[in-house]
Amino acid sequence: MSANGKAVHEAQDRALPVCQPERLSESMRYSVLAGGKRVRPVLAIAACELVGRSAAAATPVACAVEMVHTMSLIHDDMPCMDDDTLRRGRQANHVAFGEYTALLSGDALLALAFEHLARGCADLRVVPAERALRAVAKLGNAAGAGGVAAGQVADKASEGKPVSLAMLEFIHLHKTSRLNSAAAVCGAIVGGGTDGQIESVLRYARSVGLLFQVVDDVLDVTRTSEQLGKTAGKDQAADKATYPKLLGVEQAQAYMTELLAMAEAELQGFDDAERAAPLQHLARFIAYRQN
Ligand code: GRG
Repeated sequence: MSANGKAVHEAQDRALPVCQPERLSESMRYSVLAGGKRVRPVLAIAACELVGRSAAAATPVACAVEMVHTMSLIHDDMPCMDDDTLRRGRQANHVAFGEYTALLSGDALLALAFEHLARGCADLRVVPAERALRAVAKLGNAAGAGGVAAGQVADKASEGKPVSLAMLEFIHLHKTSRLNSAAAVCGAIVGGGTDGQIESVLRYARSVGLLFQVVDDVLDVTRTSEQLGKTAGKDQAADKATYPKLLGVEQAQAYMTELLAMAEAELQGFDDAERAAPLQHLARFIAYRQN
């Protein structure tokens, strides 16, 4: 684990003490400390460093966004949503702790995220209160009825129905990309970025968020094609809209190239190439990953 990853993990461990009733805090700790790729904390810290402050200033943001992300995964796995039994290599929270505990554990994590962000920024003293409040508002906006929750409702409501490219984009932008963008934007806010820099980070993160999804969809097709040694891929779930289904594989790949170029163009506006390098590597890693 990287030094930043370790710092985030330890901060989350401290933020989640075992208290009464133990079952609730154990359920919260079970999912948050299970790991995951920590893409959102990486984004938050890299954006903070890009605009000038050290990683420590972004730790409360990194933890808070990861708590919101984890609660969305807990709720997403529940029987009333996707009804999945495995997550991050272990039993889904509702399987391990039961449905009502999983539901409340997600609720408690959502509340804790905002408490942790506000308290963490205040304790650090390097982040002005006005910046901390802007980050709180951005995260709330990304999680709620104009963000992740909206994307999830749109996704569930469109299951089994024909989905237009505009609706597919709406779902991904809200369900996934809004939280990734909030991580980067909040990192830039607490990092002391100018309005122009924050806007640039937002455009970078939007492109990378969509890129992540398009690559995911294309890999679903091409991975199987390679295994089969032919150009046609596996039949994707009939009720799930994807970019290759709506655009064709070649056009989806061209879209990937376009999104990567858009993300990289945003970083060129920053003078210090060394500080921009982690975000550039992240975009390329997402674009060129093979699984
Ligand atoms: C946030 C208020 C609020 C409600 C949640 C259930 C729900 C509403 C939304 C579901 C959101 C969801 C599960 C989106 C998928 C996002 C996604 C790409 C998950 C996988 O992210 P990774 O690959 O996972 O970064 P790890 O485990 O590595 O962190």
